[in-house]
This record gives sequence, structure tokens and C-alpha cells, in this order.
Amino acid sequence: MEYPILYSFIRCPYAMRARMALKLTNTKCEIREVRLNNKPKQMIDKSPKGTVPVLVLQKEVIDESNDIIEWALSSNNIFDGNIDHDQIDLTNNLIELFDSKFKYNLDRYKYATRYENINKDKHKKECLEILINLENLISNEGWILGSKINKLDISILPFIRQFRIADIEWFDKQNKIKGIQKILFNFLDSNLFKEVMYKYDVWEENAEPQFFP
Ligand SMILES: N[C@@H](CCC(=O)N[C@@H](CS)C(=O)NCC(=O)O)C(=O)O
Repeated sequence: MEYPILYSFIRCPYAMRARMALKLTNTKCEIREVRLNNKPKQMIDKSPKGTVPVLVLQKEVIDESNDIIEWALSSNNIFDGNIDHDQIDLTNNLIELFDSKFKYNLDRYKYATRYENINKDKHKKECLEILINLENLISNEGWILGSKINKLDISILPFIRQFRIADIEWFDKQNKIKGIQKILFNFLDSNLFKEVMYKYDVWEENAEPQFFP
């Protein structure tokens, strides 16, 4: 049997969310760990835009993380029933907010040297404001919207983790996001997170294939 091929990079939050969806739906893939400064030609041939994750199926290439999640869920919607029906729009709106405004500010805070005329602290504050707003919506039951993991958790927690990593001491001291800190620690401590952070060897053309999950 031919498995889908997943081009991935361990620390990329988009690749992380895709790996979590594939793991949770038990979708076995050949995983090809890449380095962004040395992307394999085979990946670029399939997806010239050159971002990870890329999922190569028999007849289709999916090179947007949200589309990979939807593809994985289409055959096995493990999140079905994990949130109330009226939380579906909220979930999608929050994913959109994190992919746009939060990510925009996160990049300018975390990678400030890559931009000109940047006020790093302003962008840090913008991210914090988004988290404070989120704090008012979250559950106290382990995951963002309740006791069960949902698409929202796998989609945005990798970005909140990145925000924390930029200044761990400061993040852990913020007392307006206590609920988010708790959910993030629950996530970082989960088997799911540990399993999707397994360190695969960087892919080389003639090496033995490695499989995920
Ligand atoms: N919208 C894309 C974004 C993916 C993305 O930007 N991935 C980054 C790594 S985190 C990347 O591959 N960047 C290309 C590069 O740095 O060369 C998705 O959701 O899959």
C-alpha cells in the first residue's frame, strides 16, 4: 500500500497542527522531515510555493495546513460532538484570527530583526491582548472550549506555544491569562504533543522511509 507523503518541519506550528490531525485520525503517512533552508526538490516539484506542511496524495497535493486538517477529518471526524453546534463559528473565527492578526504580530515580535522599523513590544502587547480576549471565552476543563480536544486546540496552541517560547519567564508571569497558561501546559504535557514532536531524521532521497504516526 502506498501511504500519503507528508513533508514536515518539526518546529513549524502549521506542520504541527497538520501532524496532530493526522495522528488523531490515525492517518498513516510517510513523513519527510525537511529543513526550510534546504527544501527537497521533490517537495518543490509538488508544491512550488515552498511552505510546509505538504501532503502528497495519489491524485492530489494539499499544501495548506487547514486543508490537511479538513482532509483528515473528512474520513474520520474525531472532533464530531466535542463542542456544541453553536461553537463551530466561534472555532473557525478564532482560527482565522490566530492565522492572521496573531501570527502577524507574533512574527514581528519574535523575529523583530527581520523587519524594518519594528516596535517589538507593541507587537508583543497586541498578541497579549488577543490572548486576554480569548481568556474570557475559554473553559476550565482542560481544553479551550471544554473537556475534549477540538480543531481549535490543535490549530492555535502551537502558535501560543511559540509566543510563550519568545519570553517564557514573562509569559508565565502574566496574570490575565491564567486559564490559557493552564491549557497550554496541559497541551505541552499531553501524549499527543509529545508524539507529534518526535524527532525524525531529516529526509534524504535514498534513506529508508520513516512513518508517522
Ligand atoms: N498557510 C500555510 C503557511 C505555512 C508556512 O508558512 N510554513 C512555514 C514554516 S512555519 C514555511 O514553510 N515557510 C517557508 C520558509 O520559511 O521558507 C499553511 O497553513 O500551511
